[in-house]
Formats: sequence, structure tokens, C-alpha cells
Amino acid sequence: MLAMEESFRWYGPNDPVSLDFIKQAGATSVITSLHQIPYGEAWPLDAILERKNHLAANGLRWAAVESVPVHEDIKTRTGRYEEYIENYKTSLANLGKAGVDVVIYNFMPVLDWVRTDLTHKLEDGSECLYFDPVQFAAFDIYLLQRKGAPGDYTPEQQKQAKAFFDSLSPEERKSFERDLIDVFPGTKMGLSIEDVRAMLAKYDSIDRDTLKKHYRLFLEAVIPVAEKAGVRMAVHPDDPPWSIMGLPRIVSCADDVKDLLAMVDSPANGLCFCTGSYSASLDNDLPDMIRRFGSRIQVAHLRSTQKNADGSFFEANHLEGSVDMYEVVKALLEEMASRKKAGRADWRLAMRPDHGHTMLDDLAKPAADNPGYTAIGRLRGLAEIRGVEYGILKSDKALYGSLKS
Ligand code: DNO
Repeated sequence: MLAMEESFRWYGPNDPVSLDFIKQAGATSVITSLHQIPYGEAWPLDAILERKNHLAANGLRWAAVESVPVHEDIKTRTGRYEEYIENYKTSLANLGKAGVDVVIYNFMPVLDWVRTDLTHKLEDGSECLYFDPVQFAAFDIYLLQRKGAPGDYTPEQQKQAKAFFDSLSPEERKSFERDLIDVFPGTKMGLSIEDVRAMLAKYDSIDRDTLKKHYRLFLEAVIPVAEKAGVRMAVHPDDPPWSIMGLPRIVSCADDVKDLLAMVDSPANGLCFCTGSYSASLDNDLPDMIRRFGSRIQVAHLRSTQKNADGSFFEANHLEGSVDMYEVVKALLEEMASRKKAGRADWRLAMRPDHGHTMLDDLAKPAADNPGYTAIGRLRGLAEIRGVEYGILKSDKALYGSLKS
């Protein structure tokens, strides 16, 4: 009955959520990366094949790489960026040879996704990831001590940020700092606040237009290689989708998407449609974005967020919050049907339930290194989304008919 490929993120052999568990959740593929390879280095073919074969031996397909990270030097076009771009091309060529054909990446300057609280308690006792601009202001003004930071917040936010920061003990400040800057998926960079300052300094002369230019130059270099290798690139949106730490953000809304798709107009230059990231900005109309840019979506992350009146947001249950999951899934299924009709080989989209609450037995387990990626919360998310898809296909005979393989 179902048509979307159900996938699950897997952080590799050290992930406490095993491949067996992933299969029990009902997923038929995983989205994973070779986290042992440092940012910037080329991925050797044998390491790719080893991972692919390991997954296959466990009955799972490698639906997409998440991520082949883009080194900071490439974003700033400083240091060893030329070498890193060459390495990126090698990685794409090798992935293509191994038959791994979707590559997720992001172009967020300095940090990856950011939250200010990784264990925010919800009324039902489960925990979720949470972003509060006041807490972020406390980080920005008092820990990072970024020049000009106060000016990015209202006087009221600054006052509350001070009160929040004063309320933290020295240990709490340390762990707050870690939660904010050690956000690189599947790896601990061990960055210090000084490292982040040094990384930020490289952006002193990089405004929005310059960052966009660097992005275009990156795409112009790698997309032809991806095309030749049979690999489709999928950019993950900025999370949260607005400027932080005074940095430009260029993958946050429909206009950004329109621009980046036009930078290199190729089917290999596409999107990882992350509903959670885009949804934190209420200006983003997700079903509309899917209808507009659907032909360039390579893979989807499905989750939702709920905004509070004070501008903070938390990751809601997958069918709650501001994302209309019914409309999102329907639009994705319609996109798949139109691809199938057009004879596109890549008509079947893979999606993974993105993040999940820490709930049930997972609450008693030691905090894992991968916030948001507990087994049970994602199992719940996948089950709910599967139900939505089932309902849509069961009640729309024409759509179901056009997707039946
Ligand atoms: C967070 C993730 C992101 C994503 C990368 C893609 O949970 O969605 O960290 O993997 O930004 O490059």
C-alpha cells in the first residue's frame, strides 16, 4: 500500500540504535554518513563499499548520505579550500561508483543546527529539543561575548538573557556552552568558545552576497561531478532558518531555494526537504514549497515545530505543531506520482522521521551523543507518518493507482 521509502538515520556502528531496531521500526533503508572521516577529507571507495555492504548484509539500503560535510574553508574560501573542493569531488565520484546516489549537506556558516535546550520537558513528561532566543542571547552576549551581539536583541530580551545567565551555576554554564557549540552530527569536534570566535572572525568580511557567491562557486565545481557520477546533491536548510551570531544564512526560505536551484540549474542540484527546519519560520508555506520545488527534492526529513508567543520554539509531535503533515505527505506523494508518470527513475522519495522526543524507557537511558535521535520517539514519528500516508492512499484511489509499482 505504501509508496514512500521509509528510512531512519543511523550514526554508524556506535549508534545505540542498532540496525535491527531500525528494521523493527519498519524502515527499509538508512541515511548515514562515514562520521569517522574528518571534515574536508576525501571518502575512499573501499570505506564507502564497506559501509554499503554492511548495511546490505543487514537487509538495509543506503538511501542517502547525511552528510558529506562542507568544510568551513570552502564556505569562507580561505585556507585549503581548493584542496577540499577537490576532495569533495572525489567523494562524490566514489559514492557514485558505489551506487550511493543521494548526498545531503548544508551550507550553514560556522555551526550546524542549533538548540538552546536539548532536554526541554513537555507536559506529558517526554523531552524535546528547544530553541529560545533569550537563552541564545545569553550565549551570544555572555559566553561568546560577540561584539555587537546585544544590538541583535530587544532590550527586554537582553534583560531576560542576563537573568537567565545569572541563574546558571558554573557547571550549568559549561554544559549550556557544550550544547550550543558541539552540534556537529555524529562527531565531537571539541570546539572551544575561542575556536568559535576564530571561526566567526573569518566571516567579518563575508556578507550575504559573498556567502552566496561562495556557495555558487562550490555548486559550479561539484554539480558537474555529481551529474557524471549519477549522484544527486540535497541541501539541508538552515536550522533555525534565520541569521544567528550575526552570520548570513542563505538556505532559509522559498526565495533562497529559488536562488540556489538557479545557481546551477541541474537535476543534481536539489533539496533535502526538512519540514522541521523550514517550519520554524512561519513565513514558509511547506506544501506550497513542495509543489513549487518538488521536482528537485531528493529526500525528505519529516518533523514539526511549535512556536511560542515569545519567539521560542520546540519540536512538537510529528503530527502536531505548525506543520500540516497531511498536506506535506500528500504533496510529496503527488510529486512522486508525477515523476513516475514522467518516467523518472528517481520517482520514489525516501523520507526519514526526523528527530523524536525522548520518551518511555529512553528517558532512563544515559544521554546519547545524538540529541533528538532516540529510538522510541522516532519510532512513534515514523508510525504516525506511515498512518498519514496509508490514510491518504487508501482514500485517494487515483493517487494510489498512479503510485502502485
Ligand atoms: C540535525 C540534522 C542536521 C543535518 C545537517 C545536514 O538533526 O538535521 O544536523 O544532518 O545539517 O548537513
